[in-house]
Amino acid sequence: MALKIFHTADLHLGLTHSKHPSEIAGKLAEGRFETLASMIALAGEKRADLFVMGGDLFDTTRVSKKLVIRAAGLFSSFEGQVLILPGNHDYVTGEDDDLWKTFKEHAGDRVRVLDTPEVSFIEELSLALYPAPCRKRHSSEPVTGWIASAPKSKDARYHLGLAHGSFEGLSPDLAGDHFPMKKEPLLSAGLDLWLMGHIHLQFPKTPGAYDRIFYPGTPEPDGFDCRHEGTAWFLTLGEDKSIQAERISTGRYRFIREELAINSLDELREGLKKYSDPSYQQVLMDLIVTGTLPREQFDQVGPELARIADSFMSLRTLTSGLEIRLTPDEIRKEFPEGSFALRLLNLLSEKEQDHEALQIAYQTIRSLKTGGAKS
Ligand SMILES: [Mn+2]
Repeated sequence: MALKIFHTADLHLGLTHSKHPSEIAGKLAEGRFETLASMIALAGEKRADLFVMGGDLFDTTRVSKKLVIRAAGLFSSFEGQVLILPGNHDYVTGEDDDLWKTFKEHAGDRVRVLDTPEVSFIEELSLALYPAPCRKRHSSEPVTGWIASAPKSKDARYHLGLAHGSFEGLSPDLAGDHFPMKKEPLLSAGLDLWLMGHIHLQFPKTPGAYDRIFYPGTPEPDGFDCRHEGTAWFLTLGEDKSIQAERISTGRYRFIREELAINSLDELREGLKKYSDPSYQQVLMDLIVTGTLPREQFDQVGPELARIADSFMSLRTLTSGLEIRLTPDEIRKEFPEGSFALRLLNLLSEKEQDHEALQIAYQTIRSLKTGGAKS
């Protein structure tokens, strides 16, 4: 019987999103719970044997008890086994570990917190587990060292490693203090599959049947430096130890940054049309508008953008790259007859192809004027 695994990590429940206004921050925090609930439901629909959280279920070791109990309760609807690995954000703190003690008390019998680096078994799945839980926030030593020399029980058909940390060549870990791991030692440990966490991007990009190391990516993006969708893996480990990997798209919210280059109000309206799609209600959007417009159209850009604000969960517009298109009339109004500025700008405006040069010259002259006024 093949082993079916729903694999996620890095949900960071309890992340506060404090850079956002409180109403938005509240929705984003709630979205993480909604994403967990929908992943558990999907894992159930797909009849997964295992639901695996590869670390950082929680954002810190100090999240509220209420939040921990709520999270633990969500797993009760899953009929398979749940494996939770403590990551470097929700690491095991030791004897007085409130976080995982509370979690275990409120999670059902089918939920295992893999908080000890030792082999354990799930007999009904013929499965041996080799976990590498984090015991602190930072470390230059991965916790996987013991696994290579651990005896591999002949009684289990499947051997799974679970670890949390950076991976050589995949993620920037400049200080090397995020439990840095390398491909070769993991592969030579003799396991069938490594279920990882920590890196918020999915890996491998195009999985082959004999890839052994999987990062699911974060299931719920957390900001504008994480502008991809949420992801997870649904992995089928065959009796022949081949792996079939299905990409799962997850996540309640998205952070998207788009640039709209326009030269008329019509182009702006055309470009904004697609945002009427209801899916943008779950999007926090950075919209960058650039280009040049005649003055009377330029003044309409603000109202046009204000009109689409409700299409998004939140909209930030950046229009500093948008300029008024200069005409000989505009130039005459602004600069005195016979001045150097007027002569230069007129010269440039006569040539259609020098429009960009004209805009640059105009901006430069204006900035010099402003600079002069200040001094
Ligand atoms: Mn992490």
